[in-house]
Amino acid sequence: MIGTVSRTAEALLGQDRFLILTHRRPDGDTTGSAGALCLALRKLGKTAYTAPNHGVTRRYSSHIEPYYPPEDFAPGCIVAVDCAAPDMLPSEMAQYAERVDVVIDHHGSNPGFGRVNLVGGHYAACAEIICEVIEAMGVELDMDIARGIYVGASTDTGCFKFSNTTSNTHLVAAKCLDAGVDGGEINRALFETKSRARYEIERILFGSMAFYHEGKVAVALIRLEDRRRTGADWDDLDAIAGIPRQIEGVEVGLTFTELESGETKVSVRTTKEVDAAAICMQVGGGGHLRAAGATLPCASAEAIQRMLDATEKVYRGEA
Ligand SMILES: [Mn+2]
Repeated sequence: MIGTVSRTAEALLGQDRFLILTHRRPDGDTTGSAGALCLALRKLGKTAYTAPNHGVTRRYSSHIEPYYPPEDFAPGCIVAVDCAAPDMLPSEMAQYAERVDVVIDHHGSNPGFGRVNLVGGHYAACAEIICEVIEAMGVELDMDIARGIYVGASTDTGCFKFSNTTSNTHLVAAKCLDAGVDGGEINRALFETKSRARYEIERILFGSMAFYHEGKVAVALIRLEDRRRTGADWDDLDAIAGIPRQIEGVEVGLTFTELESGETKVSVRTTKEVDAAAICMQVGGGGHLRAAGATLPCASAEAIQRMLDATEKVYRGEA
C-alpha cells in the first residue's frame, strides 16, 4: 500500500469544496466509489460534487449524475478515484490532470499522480479502499453510501467470482449488507437482467461463432449492421467478450466488433492456459494475462485472419 488510510482521511478532513474525478469509460467501481465518497463528505457537512463524466452509461449514472456541480463551482480539493494514471481521465477532466490533490486507487501500476496518494494494488476494487477511508473519517455507512461501495466491489469482481476476490472484498460486502443494501437485487440488475437489444446481440453473437484449433479457439463477430439493426449501444455490449470463453474446451475467445471508422476492435479472453496479452501485443494492442484487446486498422475479415495467426503463434510458442 502506498500511503496510509489514516493520513488520507486526515487530508480529506482538512479540506472542503471537493470535486471527485472518475476514469474514462466509467465502470461500477469508479462511479460507485465516487458517489459513496461524495455522500460521506457531505455527511460531514462539506461541499462535494462528482465531476460530469460524458461517457457514463445508464447502468451507472445514478452514482454520479445527481451530484454534478453547478457551472460556477471552483473546486478546493480534487480527488481521483479508481484512475490508474492521469491519461485515464476523460477529456472533459483533462484540465484537472496536473492538479489532483488526492488519488485513491487499486491499480498497482498507479504512479501516484496526486499530492496525497493511497494506492493498494492488492484490493479487488477501489471501493474497498473507499470504505476504509470513509470509516477512518468517522462516517457511518448508511444505505446510500453502502450502495456505491457494494456496486464497486461487486462489478470489479464479476459478482464476487473472479480470482481477484479476497476475504476483505467479502468483509466490505458484509458491511454494506448490514447497512441495508439489497445485494440480491443489485446483482440481479447488474448481472442477470439484460436489455432487449443485448439479448438480440447475444443471439447474433452465438449464431456467428466459429471454432478453430480443435475447438480451443472461438471467434465471434458483431457487425456494424447488427448494432444498427438491434439498436445496441456500448452499454449493451458490456462484458460481451466473456461469452465465447464460457464454452467448454474454449481456451481463447476472440470477439470482433466492427467500428464506424472501418476499423475492427477485438477483445480477447482466455483461460489459464493462454496469455491474452501476448496475442494482442502482436497487433499493437495489450492488456492483462486473461483479458486483452486491440483495434485493427482493417475490415473484420482481415482482422479475424490476423488474430487467428497471432493466436496460432502463441500456441506454437513463437510469441
Ligand atoms: Mn476498479
